[in-house]
Amino acid sequence: KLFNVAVVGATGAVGEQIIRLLAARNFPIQELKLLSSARSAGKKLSFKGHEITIQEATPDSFEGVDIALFSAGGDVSRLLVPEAVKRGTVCIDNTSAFRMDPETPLVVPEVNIDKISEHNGVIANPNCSTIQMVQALKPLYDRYGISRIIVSTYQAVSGAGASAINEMLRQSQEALAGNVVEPQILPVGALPKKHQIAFNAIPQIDKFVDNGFTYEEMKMINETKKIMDDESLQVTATCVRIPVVYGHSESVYVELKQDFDIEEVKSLLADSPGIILQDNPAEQLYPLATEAAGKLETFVGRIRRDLSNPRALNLWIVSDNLLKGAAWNAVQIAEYIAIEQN
Ligand code: 11C
Repeated sequence: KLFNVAVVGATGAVGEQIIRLLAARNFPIQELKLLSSARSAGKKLSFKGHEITIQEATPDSFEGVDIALFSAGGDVSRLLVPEAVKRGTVCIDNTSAFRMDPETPLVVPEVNIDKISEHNGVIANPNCSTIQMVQALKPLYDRYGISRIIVSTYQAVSGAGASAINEMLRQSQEALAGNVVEPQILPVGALPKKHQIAFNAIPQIDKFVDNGFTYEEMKMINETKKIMDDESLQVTATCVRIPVVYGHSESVYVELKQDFDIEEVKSLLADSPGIILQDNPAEQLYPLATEAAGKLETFVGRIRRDLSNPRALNLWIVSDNLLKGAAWNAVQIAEYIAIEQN
C-alpha cells in the first residue's frame, strides 16, 4: 500500500530532515503534502526530483492524509493534530503537546515499539535529549534494572531551531572581530533577557518551572519515566546549551539494581540496535558531536564503573539531535505504522 503523507512544519530544521529521510528511506508515498504557516506557503521544495509547493496548514489540509508528521511547534500541534485525527490521519507529533497525555504513546522504537499499537490517532515523539538517553540505557535497564539516573547535557544550538544556529555563528564572528556581541535569541526566544552563546555555556534550555528546574530538564525526567514505564525511576537533569551546531552530548551517571560486569555492559551496548559503542581510552576513542552529526545512530563511550558506588556507571552519550533526536525517530515510527497497515 502507498500512503498519503503530510509534513507539517516543512521549512523548519526538523521538517527539512524528515523530508530528506522520507526520500532516502524510499517511504511508500502516494502523495506528499508539505504544510507550513501562511508565511512559507507558496514556496517550493524538491522531493525525489519533483517540486512540491508548500501549502498553509489548515484543518482541511488533512482530508485524505494517512500519516502526518508534525514539527511546527506545540501550538500548531494542539490546534491541528485533533483536526487531523478527526479526519482519520495518524499523527506523529514531534512537539511536547501530547507527550505526557496518558492516552498518547510516547515512543522510541528501540525501547517501547509495542506501545505504538495503543494509539488513538496520535503517537508522540519524545524530546531529543530524552531519546538518545533512553535508547542507550534501555539495554542496561532490561539486564540489571536501574534505580537512579543523574544526567547533565551539553546541547547543540540546532535544538533551538535554524535561527539559533545563525545566531551562534553571527556571535562567533562578532566576537572574533573584537566587536560587542549582542545576543538576540538564546536562551529562550520568548523571554526578554538574552545571553551570549558564542564561547559560552548557558545552563538554561527553555523556561523555568516554579521548582527551579527548566522545562527541558522536566521533559528529561518525566518522559524518561513514561518511556521506561517506571514511575519509581529516580531521574535528575541539568540541561546546558553549548556552542555546538549539531549533536547533543550527555554525561550520565546511572545506578543499577544488580552487580554488573563492565565488559558485559559494553557488549550489551555494542549489540543493541541503533547504538554504536565508541569506547577505547587508549586510542582516545569516545563519541564526539562533530562525528555524530549527520548519522542516525546514538554513540556511547567513556563507560566506567563509578568509584564511589560499585553498582553505578558513568557514560557519555551523543547523537544528532535533529536525526535520532527528532526526524529519524519520527520516520522510524512512520515506517512501523506503514508496515502494520500493509
Ligand atoms: C533543545 N530539546 O535542544 C530542545 C529542542 O520538546 O521537542 C526540542 C524541544 C522539544 O532546545
